[in-house]
Amino acid sequence: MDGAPETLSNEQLNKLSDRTHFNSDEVRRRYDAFLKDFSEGCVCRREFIDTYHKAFPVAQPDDVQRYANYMFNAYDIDSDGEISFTDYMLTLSVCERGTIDEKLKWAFSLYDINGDGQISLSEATEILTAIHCLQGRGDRDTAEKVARRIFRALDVNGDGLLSEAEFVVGAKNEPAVMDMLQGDSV
Ligand SMILES: [Ca+2]
Ligand SMILES: [Ca+2]
Ligand SMILES: [Ca+2]
Repeated sequence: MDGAPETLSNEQLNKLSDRTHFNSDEVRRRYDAFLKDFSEGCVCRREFIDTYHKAFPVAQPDDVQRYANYMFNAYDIDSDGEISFTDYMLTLSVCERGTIDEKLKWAFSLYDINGDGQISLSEATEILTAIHCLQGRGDRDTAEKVARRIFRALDVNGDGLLSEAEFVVGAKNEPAVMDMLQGDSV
């Protein structure tokens, strides 16, 4: 962390608006808001998890922590242990304005906990458990059943792993799977 610059250079603004669905005015406004919340210009894991504790005051703290940890990893696109403004804008761009493909690729990175480019059954079970627990319903056994259903639908080559292509193509074609991935169908 080099300390946050007070303003973004035009070059940084243009680069971010090129890489996101936001124009440079929007990027500038988001940057001001980001600095107001995170004066250091980046978000560390503890701060990020705290925002989830505030957002889910009635959920079990352990459940919130587990879910927030995985979300942090997905936001931290370059995996350097902090969420820079660039990480934040790239994620926001996908979540707020992304195409279905972009959203699914982002979801894939959430589910691919170890970042090896494949989702294993235990990774899917783990993320689904975190989602279900945060929602206050379901447990690990239920999550594993849901994960197995998802794998039956999406693991086209039957190798017991989901590649990004299997995940994106399969989820797009199966609305029920999309619901399951978001924890809407327990
Ligand atoms: Ca980062
Ligand atoms: Ca993996
Ligand atoms: Ca596969």
